[in-house]
Amino acid sequence: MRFAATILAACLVSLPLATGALGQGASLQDQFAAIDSDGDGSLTVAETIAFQRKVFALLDQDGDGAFSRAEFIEILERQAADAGADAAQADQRGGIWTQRFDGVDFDQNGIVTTAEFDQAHEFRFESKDTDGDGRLSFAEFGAVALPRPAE
Ligand SMILES: [Ca+2]
Ligand SMILES: [Ca+2]
Ligand SMILES: [Ca+2]
Repeated sequence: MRFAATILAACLVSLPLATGALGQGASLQDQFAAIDSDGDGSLTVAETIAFQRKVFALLDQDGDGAFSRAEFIEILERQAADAGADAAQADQRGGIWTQRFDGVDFDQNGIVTTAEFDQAHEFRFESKDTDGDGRLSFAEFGAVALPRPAE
């Protein structure tokens, strides 16, 4: 389950979904290390996309290169339940996840494709790379999980 916990946490960062109970299972350091495949202490866009493709594969369970909003919410809710999240807050989580999903579903057809997923992570990478050096330091990476987009 460790990989799943890391993946869930990565979803929290990458799509970023929610905080609190769902953040259990993988620290920010764990997530950073999981993405930093060459271990040099910074993340390139290639490392980020390579990692997010693994996340995509978990979300796209039938392997057709896309996942729907319903699939997305179902998978995250299952992982949240496995992680011991409060079932009474499932609706609230679902609402947050729907918003996050819609933020990645650029053409708003209820389905996220590989292209949309990659594009979302490229945008996100660029927005996190505050010094513009093409790499995410741990500080830049960590800063991402906190800000809330205007809603
Ligand atoms: Ca690296
Ligand atoms: Ca699919
Ligand atoms: Ca940077």
